Amino acid sequence: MQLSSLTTLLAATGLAFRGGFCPDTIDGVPSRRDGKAPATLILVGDIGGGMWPFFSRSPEANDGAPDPLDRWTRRVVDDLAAAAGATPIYPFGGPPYWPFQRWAQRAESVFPSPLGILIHPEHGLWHAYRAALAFAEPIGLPPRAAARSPCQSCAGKPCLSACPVGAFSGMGFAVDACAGHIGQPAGEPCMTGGCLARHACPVAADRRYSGPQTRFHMVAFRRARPK
Ligand code: B12
Ligand code: SF4
Ligand code: SF4
Repeated sequence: MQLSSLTTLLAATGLAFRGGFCPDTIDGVPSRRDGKAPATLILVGDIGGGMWPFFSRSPEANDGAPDPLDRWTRRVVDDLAAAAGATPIYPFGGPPYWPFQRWAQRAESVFPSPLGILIHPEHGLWHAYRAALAFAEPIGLPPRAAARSPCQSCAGKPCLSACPVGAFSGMGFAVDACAGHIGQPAGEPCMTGGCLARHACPVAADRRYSGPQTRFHMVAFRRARPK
C-alpha cells in the first residue's frame, strides 16, 4: 500500500496519519495476525479534534453503552485495516497496554511534556493516538521533521502552576489529587472547560478541542481513573 492511499482511507474517518517507523525487536511491536513481523508500523489518531465531527455523529457516541470512543475506533479502524491489508493494534483494552507513547516518539517528532502527555511542535497538547497499523511490507514514509520540544524554550512553564491541586509537582502526575478534585463541585471548571494545566499551554491554542469534546474526555477520564 502507498501512504497516499492510506491517507485517502483515513480522510473518510476523521483520523489522521501520525507518522510511522520500521520496528526493531526492542520496540516490542507484536506479530501481525498472519504471524509475520511488521516491516512498518503506522500510527493514526486525532489532531486538534478532527475526529470529533465523525465520532460524535456515530451510533456508538449515541447508544448510551460504555466506551463509545473505543468501540467507534475499533469499528472504523478494523474496516480500514482490512482494506489496507494491515493488522490493527489499539492503545486501549488493557492492562497491559501497548507502549503507544514510546512508539509515537519513534514515529514522529513529539516530546514528553511536564504533564506526561507528549507535545507536538505544531499541534501542542491537542492530539492523541487511536491505533497503530502493522504492515508486512515496507511503506515509504515522509522524512521526519527536525524539531525541538516547545517545552525547552517555554519561559514560565505555565502548565506546571495552573492545576488548583498541584497535580504536576515534578514527581509525575498525582492522579489521586486530580481525581479527588474533579469529583467535587470545586472541580467543575476542569470538568466543563477541560484540564486547566493543559489549557495553560500557549502552544497551538487554535487546536484546542471544542467544548463538547473536552467534556467528553474529562467524563471518560473521571470514569477510568484508577480507584
Ligand atoms: C493508563 C493510561 C492513563 C492512566 C494512567 C496514566 C499514567 N500515569 O501512566 C490515567 C487514567 C490516569 C490516564 C489519564 C490521562 N491520559 Co492516559 N493513557 C493511559 C494508557 C491507556 C496506558 C499508559 C501505559 O501504561 N502505557 C504502557 C507503557 C509501557 O507505555 P509507554 O509508552 O512506554 O509509557 C509512557 C507513559 O506511561 C508516559 N507517562 C508517564 N507518566 C504519565 C502521565 C500522564 C498523565 C500521561 C498521559 C502519560 C504518562 O510515559 C511513558 C514513557 O513514554 C495510554 C495509552 C497507551 N497504550 O499508551 C493513555 C495515554 C497515555 N493517555 C493519554 C491522555 C490524553 C490522557 C489524559 C489527558 C486523558 C484526557 N482526559 O484527555 C489523562 C491525563 C489526566 C488529565 N488531567 O487530563 C494519551 C496521551 C496522548 C499524548 N499526546 O501523549 C494516551 C497515549 C492515549 C491516547 N489515546 O492517545 N491515562
Ligand atoms: S506550557 Fe510550556 S512547558 Fe508546559 S507543556 Fe506547554 S510548552 Fe511545555
Ligand atoms: S483536570 Fe484539573 S485537577 Fe486534574 S490535573 Fe488538570 S487542572 Fe489539575
